[in-house]
Amino acid sequence: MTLTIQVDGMGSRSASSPLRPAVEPAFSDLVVVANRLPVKQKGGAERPVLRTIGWETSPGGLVGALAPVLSARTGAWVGWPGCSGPAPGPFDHEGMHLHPVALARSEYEAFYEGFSNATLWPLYHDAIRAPEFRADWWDAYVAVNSRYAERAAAVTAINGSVWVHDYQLQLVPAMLRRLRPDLRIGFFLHIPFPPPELFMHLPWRHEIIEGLLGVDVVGFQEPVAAQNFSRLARRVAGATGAAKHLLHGGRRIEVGAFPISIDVDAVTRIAGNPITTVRAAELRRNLGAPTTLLLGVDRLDYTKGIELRLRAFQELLRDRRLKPGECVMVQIAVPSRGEVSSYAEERERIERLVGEINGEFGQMGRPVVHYLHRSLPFPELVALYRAADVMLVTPLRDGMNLVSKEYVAARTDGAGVLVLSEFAGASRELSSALLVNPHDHEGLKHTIEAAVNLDPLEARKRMRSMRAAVRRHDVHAWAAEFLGALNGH
Ligand code: GDG
Repeated sequence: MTLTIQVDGMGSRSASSPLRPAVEPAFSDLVVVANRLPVKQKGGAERPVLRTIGWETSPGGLVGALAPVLSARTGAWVGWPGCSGPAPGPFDHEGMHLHPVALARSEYEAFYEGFSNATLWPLYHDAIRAPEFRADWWDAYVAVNSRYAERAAAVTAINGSVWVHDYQLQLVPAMLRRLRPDLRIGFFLHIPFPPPELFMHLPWRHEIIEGLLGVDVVGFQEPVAAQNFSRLARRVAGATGAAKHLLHGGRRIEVGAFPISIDVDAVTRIAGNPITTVRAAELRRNLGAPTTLLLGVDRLDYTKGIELRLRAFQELLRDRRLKPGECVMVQIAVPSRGEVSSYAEERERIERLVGEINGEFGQMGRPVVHYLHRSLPFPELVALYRAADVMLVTPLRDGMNLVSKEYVAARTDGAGVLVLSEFAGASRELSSALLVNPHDHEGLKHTIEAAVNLDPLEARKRMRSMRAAVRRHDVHAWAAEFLGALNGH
């Protein structure tokens, strides 16, 4: 087969000439396609891209799980390097071939901030905020998806496998199949897949379903999401066959749930380090040695239920069911999508509420809510997990939620109480958490109060069962299961 490689801003080249000296060999038999590359620039994302810049691996379970698989198989990763404008050429990093995809500033705004995060994200999260439907955003989504597909087509070996990730790239499977019918193509959605009643609002519903049907295997976090997809594939695209083995366009498509997990060993190692124990004790002291430390850790996102959680804490203090000083809350809100208006508004609401609660219940030098709008180094996060008596994970909707699994993995001491939303995918495996419906305000207050007062023996029993669940199925098992399904197809 003759391949033509399109290099951003450089026209076409024959596949036999190497793209860059760093990339040898030119073709990979396993290629991951994701919105972002698994690396970030050293010294901050805002630096202009120079040929000489250094890159470091981005933290996170997905990268940790896939990097070893890719480096063992001359694997490659196609993604955006994190800065708009021209992209650097392909380069190697820790045994992986990385292929940057360029995005112009205007494309970033329409494809990423617009269609991905102001149309699809709210629609797929139960329309907690109204999705915006704009044809110009859709056009950018199509154009950018086709760029990712072309790049994947250009770098994958004959009969190789491509694993496409997440809601930003749902058109890639069908586009890639048109370019390279020889490939095995898998797709995994990290966020919920909505019920047909909601999905049908999307003016481009047919195109998205057809885009996903380009796969051999499509995976979701939960069985209900897989069922939603199969129902829509029949209704919108006329697919036939069984729900888990659809038939479409003369091909068989496997549809399944592949719940993602975390690198349990990595979290356990950090949690077991004596430095972490010392730091956890120090954190508690710095917070005024409260009787109960409550913790929230989330990207600042309206799906995460941060505001409802803070309101519940405020009312428990007002009702004198919790005592200020005895109970202290830490909320880490990692900056996220601040240019999208619904995120900026959410930040304002949360910060106003934190101010209100501290104004009402704080003492000089002793706030009751400690709020940080920044990302912490991961070992510091693990020390916080170890310091926290009660972990509050109360999203209104969440594909999985890895924070809840990390908290459980970090509690090698067997202590700690997890309050977990029924609407997080993680609630299926972590059913021994104190489960809560965050929309039920009184129920949320009651569950937080119960968590603070939970009998320590009961807490340990619940934690033991959750720890066993997390250990049973880590992120390596997740990657192996998905790739096993793809290879076996
Ligand atoms: C999407 C889906 C699905 C958080 N604060 C800090 C920090 N984090 C890390 C956590 C965790 C990750 O960010 C957050 O993952 P979540 O799963 O909780 O949430 P999303 O970002 O919304 O992820 C979600 C996930 O994809 C995977 O499929 O579970 O449902 O929405 O790993 O540790 N990391 C560091 N400092 C922080 O302050 N270093």
